[in-house]
Amino acid sequence: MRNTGQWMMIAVVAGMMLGVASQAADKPSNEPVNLPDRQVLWYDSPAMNWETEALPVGNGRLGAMVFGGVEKEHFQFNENSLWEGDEKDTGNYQNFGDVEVTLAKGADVKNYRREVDISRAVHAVTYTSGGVTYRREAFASFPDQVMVFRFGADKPAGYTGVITLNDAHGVKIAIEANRLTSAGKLKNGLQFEAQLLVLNDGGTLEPTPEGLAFKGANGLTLILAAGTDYLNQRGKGWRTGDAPHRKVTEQVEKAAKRPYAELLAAHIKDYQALFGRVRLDNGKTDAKIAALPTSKRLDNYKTPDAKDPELENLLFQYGRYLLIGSSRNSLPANLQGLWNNSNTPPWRSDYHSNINIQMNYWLAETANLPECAEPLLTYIFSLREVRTEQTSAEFKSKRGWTVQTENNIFGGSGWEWNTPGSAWYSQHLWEHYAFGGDKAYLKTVAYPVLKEVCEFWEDRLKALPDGTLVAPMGYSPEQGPREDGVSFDQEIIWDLFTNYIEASQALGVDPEYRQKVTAMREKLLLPKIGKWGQLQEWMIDRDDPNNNHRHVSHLFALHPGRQIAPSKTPALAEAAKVSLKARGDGGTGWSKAWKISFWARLLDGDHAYKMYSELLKNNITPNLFDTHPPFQIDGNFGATAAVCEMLLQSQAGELHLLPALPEAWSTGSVTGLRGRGGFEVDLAWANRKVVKLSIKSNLGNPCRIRTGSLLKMEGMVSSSVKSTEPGVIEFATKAGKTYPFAGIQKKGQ
Ligand code: FUC
Repeated sequence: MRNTGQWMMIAVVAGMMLGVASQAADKPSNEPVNLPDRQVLWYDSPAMNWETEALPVGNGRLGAMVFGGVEKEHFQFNENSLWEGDEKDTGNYQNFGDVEVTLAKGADVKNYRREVDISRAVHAVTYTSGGVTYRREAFASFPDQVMVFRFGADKPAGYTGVITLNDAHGVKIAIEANRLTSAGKLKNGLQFEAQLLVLNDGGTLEPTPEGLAFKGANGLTLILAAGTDYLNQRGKGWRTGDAPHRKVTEQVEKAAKRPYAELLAAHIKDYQALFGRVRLDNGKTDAKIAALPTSKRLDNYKTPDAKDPELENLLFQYGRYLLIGSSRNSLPANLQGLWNNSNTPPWRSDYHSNINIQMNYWLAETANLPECAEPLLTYIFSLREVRTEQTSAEFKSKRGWTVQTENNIFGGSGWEWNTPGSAWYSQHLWEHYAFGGDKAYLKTVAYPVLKEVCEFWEDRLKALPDGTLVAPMGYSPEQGPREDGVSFDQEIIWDLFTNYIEASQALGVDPEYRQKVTAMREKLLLPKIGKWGQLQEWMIDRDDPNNNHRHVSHLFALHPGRQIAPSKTPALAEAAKVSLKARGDGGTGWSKAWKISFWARLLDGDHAYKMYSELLKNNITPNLFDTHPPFQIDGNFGATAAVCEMLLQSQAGELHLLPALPEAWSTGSVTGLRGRGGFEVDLAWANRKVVKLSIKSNLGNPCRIRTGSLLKMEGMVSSSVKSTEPGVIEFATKAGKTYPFAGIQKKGQ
């Protein structure tokens, strides 16, 4: 996690802090990797299709899609700041290029396997040919800020072929000694550069007009670095002022000086420190099914009555793998994370503010990857100036800012104005504090934004004749019409005001403004129940019970908001259920993912599970990417977040254990889920009852636990534990201490 000084630095300059580079090659690593808990996606043939079959690796800034062909390996790569556009033109996120390695035809190729091991973040291809076992590895290192592609074998391999680098913008490739370089400028002036350094074990390597030709090599290590001169500071014109050449050169050269095994070990250690925090056991898969390639398991999963809890688990953890791979110390994950092979990708592969970018981050706090939320928080901070100007030009506003629906990395925004967009962003700023408790961050980063967005609404809210406050001319995403008092707006503003009030209390600042915001919140138009018992999407009761559109924006108050909950507002929760049922279980990937979280918040684990399983059956491609269609990563992230909501909720001032545990996962365990207030929860259950519980308190806050509607845990191990109502226990905690509990069964159970 960042320390206080770092957050202050962000607050001052909103600067991007990229990891330090370091770097090479020696022996191929052929040892079979047999870690406990190894989770892999694997296939028995090479990928033919980028979108549905190739497999992603990423370090949060750089990423590649790997195809694994025997005679031609193909790595399509990206760097997440390669964007066309500017403050006015939304532009498009761009493809960077391709590395291809053409190999001499292998004789008698057998035992082909291609996998990505998400417990280590390493892609591997293995096969035998002519009595030699070949093994390739590919990974994107965060500590070294390079991607590494290794071609090895268990015997002298005689690798012979050619390596080429292609640039997606047609730049001519410079070939010199053992290095291929592409360097150029986009239309918006953004400078970019990629360097591929090749190290051969034995044999020869020489530059040719096409690329680097190698002959008789026992192994090859390819090190790829790529970057641009983007800087997330408007004051500096969004540019570092330095061509990326120096940094990229330093990154490949440093990495090239280190043995391959060391680069790999540093990468795995770094990755596992994040990935290893959460482990889920939701049941075992029949060994015969578990032995199938992932694509065949997916086919099998689609057959009636098929069961594959480990595949469900893989999808859950894959969301965590993808977030670590596309959101670290850099820009946030976009509609495709950072993996993109087109210069005109669907929806620009942008930051969509009406659900998609938010959904990308629902898992960050709960699934114990708060570092991965930081790119989003830094990004929001970096946009303020441009957004303030453009918002003022549109709405004649004097304070605060907001966004349109489509957004780029330069503060540029297009399509429909999404007026509550900045208030929704503010929820993420608040949640990072609610989970992590970092006051310096709250003060320097989150609070100023929360406050200015409150000011925007203070100036903009309109009083009806009876004094009720409504947001003027709102738009429930993709529903229309534009009018006053749209529920989506009202609910998000309620959330903003609530978060602001709590933030100012936590910091002990601005009591007068807090009072003002409290008074405004009291006058806000609240969610209403309409004529068919539904939660109204608009102030006017005109919802169509036959509308099954994928956007269900008026249920924001249920999730990710906290205004509606079955325990707190049962009638509204019931109305939300009526609306949700009317919208139906269909929809695109992200829409289903959101609905799973709605059902979890409605405490219906079986319905949540039904939808999780339908998402896996119908909206997941063989490489486990979520498809809208086309590929859109929000559904992956949203699905992972939804599983967290099924196992632990904490939005109501208490840790609610197993709030929506489905019958299908009636016995299992999970470690490392995070709850608001600074808690980490390990939990084991049997027959849907908690049998073991351990709570780590990071901040020393009092802890209140609700053992859920599906179980009652009675009796407690410590005399300091009070039970204030059946199924609820409370106890004081000390920062850094872990509190273990055992479930106690009633006699006769
Ligand atoms: C929203 C959705 C679309 C798509 C786009 C990226 O506008 O309605 O379905 O997900 O974002």
